[in-house]
Amino acid sequence: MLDRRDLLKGAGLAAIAATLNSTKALATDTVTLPFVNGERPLVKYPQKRPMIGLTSRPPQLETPFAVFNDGPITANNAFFVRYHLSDLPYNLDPDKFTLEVKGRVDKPLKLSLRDIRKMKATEIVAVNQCSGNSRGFFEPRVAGGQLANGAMGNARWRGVPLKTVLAMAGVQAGAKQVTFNGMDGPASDKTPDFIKALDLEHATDGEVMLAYGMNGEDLPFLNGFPLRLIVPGYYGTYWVKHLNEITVIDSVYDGFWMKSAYRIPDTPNNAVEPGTAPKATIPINRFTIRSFITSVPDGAKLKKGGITLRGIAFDGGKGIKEVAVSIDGGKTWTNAKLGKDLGKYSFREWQLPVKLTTGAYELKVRATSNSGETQPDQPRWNPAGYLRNVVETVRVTVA
Ligand SMILES: Nc1nc2c(c(=O)[nH]1)N[C@H]1C(S)=C(S)[C@@H](COP(=O)(O)O)O[C@H]1N2
Ligand SMILES: [Mo]
Repeated sequence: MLDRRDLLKGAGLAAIAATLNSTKALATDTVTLPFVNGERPLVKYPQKRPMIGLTSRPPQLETPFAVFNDGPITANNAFFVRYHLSDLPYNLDPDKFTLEVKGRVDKPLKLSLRDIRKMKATEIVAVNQCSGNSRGFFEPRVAGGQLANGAMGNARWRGVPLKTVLAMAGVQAGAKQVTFNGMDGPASDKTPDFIKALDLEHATDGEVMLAYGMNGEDLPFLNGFPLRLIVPGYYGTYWVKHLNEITVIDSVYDGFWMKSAYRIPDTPNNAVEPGTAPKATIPINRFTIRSFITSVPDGAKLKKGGITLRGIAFDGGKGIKEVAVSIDGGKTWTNAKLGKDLGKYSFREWQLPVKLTTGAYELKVRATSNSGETQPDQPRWNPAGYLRNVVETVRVTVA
């Protein structure tokens, strides 16, 4: 278990850190995402394959969408990267790393990585998705990172339940929330540090996890090495990376990243009339249900005949009950066959054989969860560009 970490600590991490710290990523090519100003460099960072570059300080990388057709698990070297603050902990020493647990606890803790790895491990397959995934498709357009559909990924996370660590520390009566801080910081004092909070009940549900492993390896540096929070079914903003400080508090945390940022309208479907501002907001929380066709890109030219359409679906944790596919622009729908169930927080694969004759097709896919949640035909709108889950359309021509 420790060899890879030792490897990282030796030549590995130092080299990765040096490269990340000193050089700009190598641009290998460009791609054009299907919206205004969608041209992006393809950039190659340490531990990553060429990725769609959104910003370089800090590095923000989107997964090329074709990767999602490789299977339900997203490879570590293709997993998206999102940061707010540009002072990343490039020089961290995993042997000196400690996780502090403090605040309203009987026994404040300082745990080393070794301490955490010695505890009984659990695993969960769960999707991590940025709140702003697909923001570039919003109309009217909204401010923020103009992402296509690649700010999501699905991995098998390994670590320890947060509940266990909080129990070791002994949460005191009157505690309300738990806050999470990572080792990255703002490059200037004007930007508030990135700190997120969960209600105590959520933090101790046994599913929220402190993870050091991802798909059988250590976390890649850019995905939070050596330790990150996993909040199954919740948007990525809560999945704090390089996590080294957990504080139990007896109030509702009101720092910038909870009180002002990452808020959604407090309305039905958390939507407002396009172009308008919500009267009241709440913190973003669980994923909306989504599904994608991964086997055929938009604009593809196909040969007539039989073809199997494939894709993925996921939701905020009820699990996928059904995926329906339309090849006639939404007039008629056929249920697809679901793939292996890797857990209610995972991508669920689907497939459907169809027959195509010469002409133009609008392919659509729509998922329904075990609680009956499904996807709308028309996009819902909010000013931050969150929660997109309209039924997606792939247009192809067949000859
Ligand atoms: N320390 C730290 N953790 C963080 C962030 C950050 O800026 N700093 N960004 C969050 C956001 S908004 C997202 S979407 C996820 C992205 O996780 P990833 O970069 O591993 O894909 O990390 C979260 N954790
Ligand atoms: Mo995010």
